[in-house]
Amino acid sequence: MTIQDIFNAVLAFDEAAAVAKTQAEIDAGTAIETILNDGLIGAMDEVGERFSAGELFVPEMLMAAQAMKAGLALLKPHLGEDGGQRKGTVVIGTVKGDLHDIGKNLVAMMMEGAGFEVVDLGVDVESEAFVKRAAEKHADVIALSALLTTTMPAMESTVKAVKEAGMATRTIIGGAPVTQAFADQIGADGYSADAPGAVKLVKALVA
Ligand code: B1M
Repeated sequence: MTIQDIFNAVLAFDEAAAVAKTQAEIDAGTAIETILNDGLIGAMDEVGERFSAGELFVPEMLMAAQAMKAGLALLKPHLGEDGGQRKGTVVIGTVKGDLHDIGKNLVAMMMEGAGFEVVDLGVDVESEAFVKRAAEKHADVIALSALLTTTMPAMESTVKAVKEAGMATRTIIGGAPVTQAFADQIGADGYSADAPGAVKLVKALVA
């Protein structure tokens, strides 16, 4: 039994095996970060490369994503400790036009684990929906995810909408094509390359 088994299960689109292998690694005491990064995320990176190379197609990407999500669900209780009292409220979602949610879900899980109240708006979220929900919840932070270069402009319009609404809510962005330079360019309050970094960022912003 190795981490490679999890990687292989996701690449074989075998949800049951992904769950069984992930559970086996948890039971064996393997570090959660190793299971996540080398097993589940590593497999999705390989899926992306095979898709780019024309070796896999969208239905297969979707099946791999299902297997990865099933494994990820088992990691949820281990992704951080809830200190009891809520540290702040984060409204999170994947921006308009974008249906990718695995990274966003991971960020949401880790923020919940770190003690934040997380309001997850899902995928394909309009700027106005972020603004409306953040105002209703008196959110400290709006967290935007995008996986497509074509949906990065939706981050810019959301950040702009938040500013135009005159809200004190801060905005942070992330996702594979996003960079710190892009965050600076669109006036977002922060950027992180990964989920643990996003948690640190939010902690710093609400401190
Ligand atoms: Co899509 N897809 N996809 N896809 N997909 C990518 C993103 C792609 C890079 C694949 C490739 O070509 N190599 C490519 C984008 C190219 C580009 O724009 N540069 C791509 C494409 C082209 C597409 C379609 C257009 C394909 C088509 O239809 N022709 C289509 C678009 C649909 C749409 O959104 N409108 C599409 C569809 C899909 C599926 C639906 C099949 C499926 C998504 C299922 C789902 O999410 N429920 C899918 C998948 C699975 C992928 C890949 C293979 C894996 C993404 C993933 O879940 N990674 C992906 C290739 C890749 O990224 N390697 C690809 C694992 C996840 C944990 O990582 O989401 O990056 P990630 O999250 C990371 C960080 O980015 C960060 O934290 C996480 C790690 O800790 N992060 C944040 C994410 N959000 C954050 C927010 C933060 C902070 C950090 O603060 C707020």
